[in-house]
Amino acid sequence: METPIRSRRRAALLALAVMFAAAALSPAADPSPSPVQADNPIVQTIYTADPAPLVHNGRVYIYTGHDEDGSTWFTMKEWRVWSSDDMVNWTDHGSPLNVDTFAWARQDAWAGQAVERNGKFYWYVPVVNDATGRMAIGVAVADSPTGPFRDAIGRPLVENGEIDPTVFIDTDGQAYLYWGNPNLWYVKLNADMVSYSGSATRIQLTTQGFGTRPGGTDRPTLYEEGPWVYKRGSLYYMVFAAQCCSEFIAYSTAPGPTGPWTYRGTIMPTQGGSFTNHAGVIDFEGSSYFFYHNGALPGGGGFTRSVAVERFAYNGDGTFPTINMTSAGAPQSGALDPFVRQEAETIAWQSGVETERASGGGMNVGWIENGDWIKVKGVAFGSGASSFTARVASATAGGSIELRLGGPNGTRVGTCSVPGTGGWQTWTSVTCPVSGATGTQDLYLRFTGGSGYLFNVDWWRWAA
Ligand code: FUB
Repeated sequence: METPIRSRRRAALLALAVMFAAAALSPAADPSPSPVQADNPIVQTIYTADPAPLVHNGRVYIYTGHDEDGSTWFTMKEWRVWSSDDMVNWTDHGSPLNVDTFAWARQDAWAGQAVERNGKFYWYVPVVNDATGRMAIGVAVADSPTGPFRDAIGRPLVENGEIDPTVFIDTDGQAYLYWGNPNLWYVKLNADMVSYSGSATRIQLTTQGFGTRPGGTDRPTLYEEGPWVYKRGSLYYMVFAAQCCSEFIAYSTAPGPTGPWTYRGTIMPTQGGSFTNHAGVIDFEGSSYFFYHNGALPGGGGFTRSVAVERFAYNGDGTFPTINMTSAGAPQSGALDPFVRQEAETIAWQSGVETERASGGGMNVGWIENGDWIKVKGVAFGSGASSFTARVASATAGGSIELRLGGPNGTRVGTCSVPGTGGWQTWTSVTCPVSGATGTQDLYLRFTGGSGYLFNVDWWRWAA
């Protein structure tokens, strides 16, 4: 059964869907991009959407949705997690939460947010309740930011057919859950984060609070969906997707978590080839970052989106600058240490590879073919390295890992041969000598060999 919100969105998006379907249906459904020197979108192995960043213990975790290849609707079955400590090299943690995690849910792994409280991680997501056919908000819990997540209560936390939960814990410890499209709601969460007090309150969508929608009659304000609430100093911010469709990102501010809200204008104008956008804002290591999605990858569009990030600075009065989408992305914060184990699925940019669950836990890089490569940005070799070790597996004849600097065809500082190991998850370590890798450089792992899939890589490490 089609829920009111799905029906409303379907009608509103029909014309745009036709326009964007051409891109979404193009044969280039594999998101692997051609070799370019860019760092946005930050994930190129799959299509990702609806970023929700979380800072924890010196890392940024991003909780996203996953647009299926070739989608012509918001066909989303699972959520994904990625993390970074430098904002450019992102580690793939796979999918620790999907629709089936909620036994009562049917479909639509749409936009959510995870927060940490007292050492537990709570992930609030919208999903269709099988019993009612309506969108409901579920909550999953885990002991680690990368899961595994389990359904915290075995039923919807709240249900009124609306979507896009965001959670904010105020400095006094009171937590709030906000969500909604076409309305905007909040409830006060209890300290357990999986129950609430009172009933859902509808925030009055006034034009003073949320701007004036041009030509808007049934929806007079700009508020559309995707709220993101946080506090900076004594000011409360509500960032949201405005004006369907195409959406742009706007914001309002208030002196308290429940308002009264004052509309402050546009943050990110409509751009980027996706008719939705969805924002998340954090501070990390002294800078501010704005996450969003667009249709920038090959085959990308309104239903095949990709998460990207920009660094920004608030204006002196606390207002946002205009933030435009770029292919360069945020600058690197720090450098990557090659002398400790690095997961192969820690990637700034790549060409041709994919990831999967590794037998020993975590993820590995796979589907490697001749000429594919991975870029790891800003690798601090210092005064030099003597050898490179990688954990590899191959059900075929293997191949080679060429270690290059500055580009996929840049200076080669070593080559490691990878043998057949008898299976794609039959792991062995290979080590090869290297020379000429000094200072801080972009490292390219370039994979070569015969035809077909060559080998998998789980992790790598350099030795001084
Ligand atoms: O990804 C599905 C829906 O599209 C999200 O819930 C909305 O915020 C929009 O991005």
